[in-house]
Amino acid sequence: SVSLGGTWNLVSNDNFEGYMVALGIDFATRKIASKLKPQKVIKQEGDAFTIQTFSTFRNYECSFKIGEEFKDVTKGLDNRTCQSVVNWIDDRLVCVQRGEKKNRGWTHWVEGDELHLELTCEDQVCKQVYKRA
Ligand code: RET
Repeated sequence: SVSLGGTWNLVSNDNFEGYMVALGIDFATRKIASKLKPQKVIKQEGDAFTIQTFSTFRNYECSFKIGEEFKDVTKGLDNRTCQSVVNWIDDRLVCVQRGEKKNRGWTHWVEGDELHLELTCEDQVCKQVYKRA
């Protein structure tokens, strides 16, 4: 399978607004965030991942090991704490974020030369596509 590792630039961002509303992110932050073109840097060493999201407004970082539950503080997003776990399901990196919000999580996968990311919260799904920098 293809590596998720590397640097990726956002090229499309479907229903980010709905996802942010579901997370309870305030209007002013949503207006700024919706105009961003974040860059993702994904580092993998065996089962250990670090995923960094960089933007001109705010950055976000998450580190985890496959199959190991971790305390996921969504600092700079909605600032909630989730009990999260990431697993490979086929060639997709799937995270379940257990916490205050129902049906929360994300899935990363590579399709051709694109990185796909689906973000879910409650009944909202945001679909992002990235291309290698
Ligand atoms: C930004 C800007 C501030 C407001 C929001 C943001 C959203 C970031 C997201 C990051 C997802 C990261 C994942 C990492 C996996 O390890 C761009 C920081 C709402 C949704 C899935």
